[in-house]
Amino acid sequence: MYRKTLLTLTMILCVTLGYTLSAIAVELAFEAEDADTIEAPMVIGVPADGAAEGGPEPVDPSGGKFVWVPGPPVTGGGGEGFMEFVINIPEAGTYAIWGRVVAWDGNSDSFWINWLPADSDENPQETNNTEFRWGVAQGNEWHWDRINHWLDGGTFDREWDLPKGKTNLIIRTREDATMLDCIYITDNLAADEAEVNPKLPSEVIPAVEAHGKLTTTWASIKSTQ
Ligand SMILES: [Ca+2]
Ligand SMILES: [Ca+2]
Repeated sequence: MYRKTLLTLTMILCVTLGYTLSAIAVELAFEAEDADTIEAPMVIGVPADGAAEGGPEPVDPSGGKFVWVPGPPVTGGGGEGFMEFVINIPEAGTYAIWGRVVAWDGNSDSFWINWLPADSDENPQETNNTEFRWGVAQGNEWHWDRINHWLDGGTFDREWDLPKGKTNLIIRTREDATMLDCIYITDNLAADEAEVNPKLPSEVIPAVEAHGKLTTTWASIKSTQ
């Protein structure tokens, strides 16, 4: 009788914990190099490629690789190439994106971002619409930066209202040599990095797998009966 009560309590706890965890946050993470499309001159790079272009060598990108347009940072470069991710959003909500980046200097520190269907599909490489301009935080080592609007009147964190289902995230070159290692998507809209705690793709457990783990827990509890 005591064991049965304990078992029931454990089961309730597991289910409650499962629901609580799923209510905390939606989080997804992808390697830049795993984008569904990478259009030249944007290409996959490794740290030595940075040094070969006369810049720093940003060691230990997640997965060993990143995406960029090779070249020394130069005024007037950029404006060609893109990467596109087809992302299945698990539930309707408001989302933010953090990118793990390296940006050598003021001529290698921006991308253009459209996330459809929340954004229009206009091409900011042609329109120069600052609504889609991401001013990337500079630094020669990998660091997280939340995707923002770099408007002429200031820089503000972006967020997107998205339906459940298929979305398209397009990251276009604005300045050559800006490096993207991976992206972290979350419905935690806090501006503080420590509070959000962006994670690498290897650190994010896919929702299906998490569900599987809960099932495994149930099975192991049952087997002790
Ligand atoms: Ca710049
Ligand atoms: Ca990477």
